[in-house]
Amino acid sequence: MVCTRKTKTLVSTCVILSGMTNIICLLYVGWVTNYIASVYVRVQEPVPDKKLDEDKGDTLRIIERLDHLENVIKQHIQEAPAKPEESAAEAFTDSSLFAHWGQDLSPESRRIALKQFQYYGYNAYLSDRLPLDRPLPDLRPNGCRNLSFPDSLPEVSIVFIFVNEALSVILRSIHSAIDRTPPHLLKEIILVDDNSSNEELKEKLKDYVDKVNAHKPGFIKVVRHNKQEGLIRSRVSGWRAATAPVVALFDAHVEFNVGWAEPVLTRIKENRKRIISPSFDNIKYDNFEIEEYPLAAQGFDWELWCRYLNPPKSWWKLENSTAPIRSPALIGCFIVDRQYFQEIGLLDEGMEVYGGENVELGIRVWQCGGSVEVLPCSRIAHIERAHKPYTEDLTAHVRRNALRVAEVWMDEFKSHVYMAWNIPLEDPGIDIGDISTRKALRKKLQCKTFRWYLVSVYPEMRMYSDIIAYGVLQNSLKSDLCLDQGPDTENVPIMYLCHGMTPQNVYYTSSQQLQLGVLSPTVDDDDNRCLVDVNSRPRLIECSYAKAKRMKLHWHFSQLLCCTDPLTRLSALTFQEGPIQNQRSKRCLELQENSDNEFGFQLVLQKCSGQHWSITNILRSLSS
Ligand SMILES: [Mn+2]
Repeated sequence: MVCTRKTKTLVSTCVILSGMTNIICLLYVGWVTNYIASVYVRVQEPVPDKKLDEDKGDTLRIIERLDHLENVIKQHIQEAPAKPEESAAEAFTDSSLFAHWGQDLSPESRRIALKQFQYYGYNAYLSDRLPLDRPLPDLRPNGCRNLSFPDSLPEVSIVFIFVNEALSVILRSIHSAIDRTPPHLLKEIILVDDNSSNEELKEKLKDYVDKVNAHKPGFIKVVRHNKQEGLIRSRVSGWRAATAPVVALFDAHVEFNVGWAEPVLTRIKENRKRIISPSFDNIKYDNFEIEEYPLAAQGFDWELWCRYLNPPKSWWKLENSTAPIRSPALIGCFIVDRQYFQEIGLLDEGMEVYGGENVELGIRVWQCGGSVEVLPCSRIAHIERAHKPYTEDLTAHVRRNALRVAEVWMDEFKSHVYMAWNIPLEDPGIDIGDISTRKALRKKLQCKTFRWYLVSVYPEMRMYSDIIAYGVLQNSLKSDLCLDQGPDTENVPIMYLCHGMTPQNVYYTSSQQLQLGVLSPTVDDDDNRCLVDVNSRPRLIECSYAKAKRMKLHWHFSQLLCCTDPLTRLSALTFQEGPIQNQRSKRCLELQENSDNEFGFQLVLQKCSGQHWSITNILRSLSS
């Protein structure tokens, strides 16, 4: 469960890069993620303009890096050949593990630490050397310490799920839960081992559990999967084993902070249809220091990757930093009334491995009469790994799970998920499994529409009902090249070898805008960038800005309507073609031969010469 900002599209690029090994992809994503972490600027107050500027900085720099993707990969390929064991430690001194930690270690220790880091995605070597009961800074906002809570609160079962987690990290999770939950409120701890292969998680973990249970019989329960079920079904396994009236579902790489439980149990006692997330702080994966995170709601983008959100305006107006924060979704760890969780349908167990279940739960709870909130006074520190253990083909699982959510819950907005993933709405060739029981659940619970949810619960989300075509944009003159947003520094679009990653996403709207790049998820993110004719040169400018400045951002794109279904007006055909002409300047977007250019062609605006373009997916007829 990790929700850093702005890294998700980069992760998704991994799957598409054919012929690239996962390891190289991991290195790349890990590197970008680290980069993001270092440029991430916390937003303390709702100052939209400031935030936009900061976000823009992030995004631009990320995109810049995407553009250098090929070089990065090539470099890693060249560096990849196995090096002799003894030199490995020195060879990897540039690992992000050693940027802020471990300078004094011997080469042998560095080698061991690095090996563990590569396995776990965090510094298990250091974790093994830190006390299990180490203190945490009390990061609760002012006011939390003075709150009073009812004498009688429901008991909670805490579930930790893991697969091949470092033993010391699991034990610290357990310790912090025991130390910082009032004993009369903590009924039991449930460990769900999703079929780890790691030896220390067998005998050694059992020894520890036996030792605790010798004092408190049955206090720690262990559930072991015979085969790997993934994070989603692991959480449900933990819930099934739980017996307290409230269940807390957590990763096993967390540390509970003081006073976390009382606010949560109070809110659930008041209303059992509330699903609660604590506020998260970060345990840095390299030096295990605690990094305070700003208060945030939890949402998602149109690919359904989770993300932190600025709390809603209504919350800021309260000027009470202890007040619950309304949240459109969950990032993955949450606390719920045990029976209510069953009534609303647990998690979607038809989902595989990782991702999407947290978004689905948030949408479902809201649409079906419950609510989701984040509590500022309840804080948990969580290790954001440098890379995930599930990473093999992670994105494919997230995409499949996202399509299940889209098909069951999103009504006419399901197209947004397909558009964001840049896959056709009809026959995308992805088996999402059986969704009939989830659809029946929605009917049984008489849930509201997704439009209601967007308007009432997640108004920050951008709607894209005006998009009529999307995909990559290719010119008939040279069909192995695609329109690409290019190096961002000058906002100059280019033609580049087709790779289909987000820099080549093109969206054409009914108001005849051509937008390039990632589909901006919320109003707090950068606006989309529009193709604009600036003094006869193609440029990319934020659409809202270009519109306000009355720039030349409208393009006529007439395609041959060869095969539109007369009933649905839908067409999934890919090879429809037509010129792209600016409405006001009348110039056409075309290719011009240029031997100086890397691929022999340059993108220009010129007098129309009859060149044709095609876009991959048509949602509605372009002539309508
Ligand atoms: Mn996690």
